[in-house]
Amino acid sequence: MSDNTFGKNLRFTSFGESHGSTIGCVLDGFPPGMAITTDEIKLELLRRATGKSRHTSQRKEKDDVKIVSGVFEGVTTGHPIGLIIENTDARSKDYTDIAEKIRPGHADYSYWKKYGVRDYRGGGRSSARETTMRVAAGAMAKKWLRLNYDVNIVAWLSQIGDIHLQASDLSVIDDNPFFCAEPEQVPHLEQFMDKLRKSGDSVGARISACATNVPAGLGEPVYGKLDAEIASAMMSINATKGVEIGAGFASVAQNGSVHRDEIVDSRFLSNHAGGILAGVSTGQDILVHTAFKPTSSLRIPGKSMDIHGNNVEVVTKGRHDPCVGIRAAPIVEAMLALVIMDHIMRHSAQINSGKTTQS
Ligand code: EPS
Repeated sequence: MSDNTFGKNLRFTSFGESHGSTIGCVLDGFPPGMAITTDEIKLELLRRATGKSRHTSQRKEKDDVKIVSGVFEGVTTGHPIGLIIENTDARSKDYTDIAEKIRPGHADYSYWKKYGVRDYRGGGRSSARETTMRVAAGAMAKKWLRLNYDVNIVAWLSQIGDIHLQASDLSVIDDNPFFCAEPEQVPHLEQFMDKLRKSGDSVGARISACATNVPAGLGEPVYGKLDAEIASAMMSINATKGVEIGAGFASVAQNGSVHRDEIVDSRFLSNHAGGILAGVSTGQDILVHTAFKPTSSLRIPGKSMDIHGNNVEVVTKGRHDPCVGIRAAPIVEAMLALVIMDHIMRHSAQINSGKTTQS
């Protein structure tokens, strides 16, 4: 059974492909009464867009989002919110040479095995183009969380290749093309990416995210744990290969006496848990790290097969990201916002929803 929807009380569904006429989403369950404009959504879309620097795909999409339902006189109505964006700069002819060839490491192989149909135009449904809709819906969730709970969500580049980056100043992430929070490293990143692009190769990246002021008590044990649903949301983003919450895999090497977050005067002394204990938020910052693999559409020839089973060499033309992770921070923020908002709505639907008390 196909599945293009996530969320329970706030349900997000997307449709569309990289080279189709339009991509869009429906956000159902959004509470009524919040003011929203296309300009506000566009600000977030611009943060994610291709073609902003020489370090990303040079496809230039306007990403002019239209609100087609669920907003009347600038305010959400409580009805399904429909958002669409027209694709205006797809160049399907770039893919003619690989119409029957499978890019190694790409959804080309698994989608073809699954569906038996090959949409060779760009990444088709598997393309990062789909993430525009997550970011558009996430812009609304981020605003709602900020207005109602003062929740702030920020994501930044914490590693690219073997370059580790500190979160020394989160206020500068939108001032450079990498969402880098360590400004002194930006010239180094520019050089690194220039060299990589010239080589025709690609590289992976790690995006870290923090959500502050998240209320304690979110998460639905035992199959709707907050960390499980955050991990699921992050793993649904294109090219993700791993998610860590708090100390994540480093917990393996920690002793319990170190890992536990001790409490003094009702305050936690550390945050190895990443703000979530037993799948339920503690009120501490939620900390999430997501690994993005190196992009598989490369100019460097690679051994593969065609759809007839012949051995072939594959070279990908077109306008590709040498590191898809460097524009993933807004997508991670959007997914985190949508999951947290859904969980606030789910929590309030159960807890204190009736008048019964213990007696
Ligand atoms: C992508 C390939 C490139 C990127 C695209 C993601 O596009 P095309 O399908 O035309 O080759 O430019 O990203 C976007 C257009 C976007 O807005 O994110 C891919 O294969 O994932």
